[in-house]
Amino acid sequence: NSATSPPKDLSFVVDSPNVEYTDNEILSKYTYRTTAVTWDGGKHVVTPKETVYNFKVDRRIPKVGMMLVGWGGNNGSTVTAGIIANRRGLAWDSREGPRSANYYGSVLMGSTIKLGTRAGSGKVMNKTGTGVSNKDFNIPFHNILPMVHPNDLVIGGWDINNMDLSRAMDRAGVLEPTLKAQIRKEMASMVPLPSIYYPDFIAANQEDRANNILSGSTASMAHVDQIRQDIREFKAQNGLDKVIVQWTANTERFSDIIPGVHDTADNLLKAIAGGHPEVSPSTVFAVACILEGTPFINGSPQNTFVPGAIALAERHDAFIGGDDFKSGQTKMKSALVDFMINAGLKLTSIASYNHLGNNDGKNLSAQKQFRSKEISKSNVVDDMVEANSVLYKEGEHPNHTVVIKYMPAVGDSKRALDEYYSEIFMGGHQTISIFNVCEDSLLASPLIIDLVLVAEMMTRIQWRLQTGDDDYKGFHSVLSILSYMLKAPLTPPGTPVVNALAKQRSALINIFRACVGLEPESDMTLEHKLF
Ligand code: NAI
Ligand code: DG6
Repeated sequence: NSATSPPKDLSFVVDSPNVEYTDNEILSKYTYRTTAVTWDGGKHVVTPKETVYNFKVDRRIPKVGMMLVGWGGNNGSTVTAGIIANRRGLAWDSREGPRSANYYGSVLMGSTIKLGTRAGSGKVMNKTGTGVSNKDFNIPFHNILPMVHPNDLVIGGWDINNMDLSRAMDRAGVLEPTLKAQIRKEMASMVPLPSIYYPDFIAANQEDRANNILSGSTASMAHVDQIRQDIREFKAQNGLDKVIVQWTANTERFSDIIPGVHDTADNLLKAIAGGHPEVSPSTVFAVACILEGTPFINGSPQNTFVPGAIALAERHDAFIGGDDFKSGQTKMKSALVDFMINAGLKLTSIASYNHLGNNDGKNLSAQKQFRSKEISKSNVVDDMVEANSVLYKEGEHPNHTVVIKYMPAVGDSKRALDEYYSEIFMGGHQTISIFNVCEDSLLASPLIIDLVLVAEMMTRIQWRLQTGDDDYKGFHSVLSILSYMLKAPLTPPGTPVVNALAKQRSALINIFRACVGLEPESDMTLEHKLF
């Protein structure tokens, strides 16, 4: 146990009979406490329930590759440059003074979590100056489990455009020249692999980028096989233990879901083999990754994970996650609306305007691609509204509109304007307006990192019920634990979507805590109230 074999790779040990450390694993017993509500015909009956799980975490940190689809885009080039700069500990001059590499915006690398209260030391005086109370002890989020460090990720990927990453970062126009000069040589050596391009799925205005493509303009098994081979070669060339693939390519239009094509795993495979024109490039990438046992995350809003793709992932126990990075406006929305509705304020409308001038904005200026984004940006308040039957009648919903305009002059510096209009006490109104400006790719890049790190961690966590003889197994193929980073979280079929940002963060923290046998983070702080 922890007393006899202190782990050297961990920042703390848990001293509990429920936790055991072996050379390669952390084994924990965790009691999951929930509350069941039933209707007995006359009243609701509420029953506390307990389920005891065993978790097993592989402590060995693997060498991981991150392959990005759309590597040469603004996000792809920015996240690559950011990781190189961090790895090399770079500093550079900006017109506002010196700057140095950091991972701000990554929940894993930039935020802390409360591990517990510091017993016996770190005491602080309470307000009256008479008593004493124990201080919270916080650790970097990244240290809760033995996770991969982003500096160690090996980066590669595909793009339909052949620009090397040095020229791609110039095209993106996001980073300071003084930083780019220091990483130019390394970035120039990185060239995206040719990708698949089915023109009908992205805006026609993207056609001039498509100079690095595999032959064939509809889905095929040859494309699936080529992507699988690319992953294998990347793995072998870099001596990697595993690869995580992420779609950060252009937003596609939604696929029409056709019975016999997209509905089952076998039909989807047949449709790809038969070259069906309604199978999107992102779905072909997802299928290739699933067959290869490589986790695949969709950072764009389109319906990549058609029912057949989800079924295929379940069949192969492969991890998938999506959809659409949640960076600025929507992250704010999923925190603010949670606050308003939980404060008892009746939110009646949200008007969200965006304008941006990068290639993403250009692609989204086409109606079908905009529609994909409109859907993922619009559904983010549903669970919070539905949960409050005091404010909203069944079926009642705030008005919600989303507008996106392409404005080349502002480049990657996206402007997002939101107005929240609520009904307050005694028929009054409250209007909150938000104006959010920043480089979109500098917000999205840390999310790309978090998604890779969490998805990788999930490949090393297994569980079983304490009772029974079942073997350890992985979490469900659909990694809803990634929801914090995503606008329209994909959840296992038939399970609810949680959009509220605080709940998404709690789920992430508390699942990781359970893996080391710790109770969920509690804000009761009875130790500061009962003395
Ligand atoms: P971008 O347009 O700069 O980059 C996309 C890249 O994908 C381009 O280099 C393009 O050539 C490439 N591409 C298109 N189709 C491809 C295919 N089939 N295979 C391989 N490469 C392909 O866009 P950006 O700004 O990097 O955004 C990427 C995606 O992430 C977009 O869908 C965007 O909506 C989404 N997103 C971006 C956020 C942000 O804050 N930047 C936040 C949320 C989502
Ligand atoms: C226009 O809004 C462009 C989009 O790609 C967004 O910038 C992106 O999806 C981020 O959206 P949000 O709502 O998370 O800031």
